[in-house]
Amino acid sequence: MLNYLSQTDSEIEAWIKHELERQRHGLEMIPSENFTSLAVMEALGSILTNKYSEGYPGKRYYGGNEFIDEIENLTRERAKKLFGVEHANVQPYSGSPANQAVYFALLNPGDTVLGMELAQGGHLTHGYKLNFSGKYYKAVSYGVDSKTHLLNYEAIREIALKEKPKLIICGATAYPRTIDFAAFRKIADEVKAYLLADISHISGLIIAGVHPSPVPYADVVMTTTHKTLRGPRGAMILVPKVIDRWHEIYHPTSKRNLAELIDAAIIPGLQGGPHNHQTAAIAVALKEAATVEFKTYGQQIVKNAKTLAETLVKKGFTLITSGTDNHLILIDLTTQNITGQQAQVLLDSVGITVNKNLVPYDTRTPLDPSGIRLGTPALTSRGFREEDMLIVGEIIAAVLSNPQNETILAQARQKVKELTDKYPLYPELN
Ligand code: DSN
Repeated sequence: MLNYLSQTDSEIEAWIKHELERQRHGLEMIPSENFTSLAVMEALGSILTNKYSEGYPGKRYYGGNEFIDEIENLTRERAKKLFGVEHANVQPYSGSPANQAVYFALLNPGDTVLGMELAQGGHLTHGYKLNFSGKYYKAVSYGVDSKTHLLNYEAIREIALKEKPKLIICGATAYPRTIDFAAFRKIADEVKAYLLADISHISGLIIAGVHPSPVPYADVVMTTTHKTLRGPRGAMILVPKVIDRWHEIYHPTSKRNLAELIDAAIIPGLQGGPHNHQTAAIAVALKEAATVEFKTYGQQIVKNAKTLAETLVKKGFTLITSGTDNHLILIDLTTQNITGQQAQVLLDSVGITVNKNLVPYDTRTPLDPSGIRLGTPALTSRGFREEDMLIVGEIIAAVLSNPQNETILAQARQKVKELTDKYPLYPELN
């Protein structure tokens, strides 16, 4: 696998091998992580990284782009077909720059944006005060209901009516339930706001048909490509309809439609040369995502998450919203006598990787919050099914309930080994 690196840089070779073994022998349960195919990695590690191609297919600032143009066009067409949209920009380096580009395309500094509060499941780029989105725009936020921890669309509507945002962002990083994109559209229409759906976490589930699509409702859709979509790190900005519904109000003098505004925001607005190796790898992932097998994969992610949630509830754990509709679970450890940070370290010690996470209305801090966030996309890529998730749930419950019990921790390590031996990861790599 690392034939050349082994001859030139044994230090980096060694660390990559360590990381491969860590991925192989642990249970990867961070909901935003996944394992790409070797074909995706082959495109990502290709000679395409050598080429500059600022601009877009047919309109580049450098020569020698005839094959890069074919690759980018193919990627765009695959994205358009898979998500059913009129335009796709496949150049964003990752999710945060992609959201930045959407802001840059649609807003002026100081305009009001309404997004989900980071501490209640949103994202840094949805208006967090220390992020560009909270510094250069007037960011207001909505959260979840204090009792049910569900999105309360009437409450969101009231905030929108009061604040009159120009952009509403829906989408989350720690919300275990289905998002009602139609309800967001209604609110956006009432206040004449653009609607951005950030589907980074759930785009693979949408393709698999296990979460509704925002395409009929949103003005712009953004997704990263490396989460449930199982591609390389990267992002895409999708424009369902290029005709701008608020053009006369917000861009009366511009001749550009929504697709052109987005493209101009990426380059020359924010980025230089696209990462062509990344674009090609996204194309490979999109082809994989268009298969029947990928649909089955997405369905299995949700089945696995539901089984895990049920197991944890049976073992007495408190889950935010009592369960899940998607790929992730948020455990509230408040009554468990262990913090999120302690739980993360403890689970790491038996080979289970999760991330500490604030729970809604948390009284603790982001670096040592009351919760942990778990997900099933990566384990499902390995082949895990419901019967395996039941065991995973039992291991997690036993470990978190007995943090000092060395016998139970040793048993947990053994069970993790049995599960990872059952589903070898990247057996082709040496
Ligand atoms: N870092 C991602 C996540 O873990 O959800 C969001 O960008």
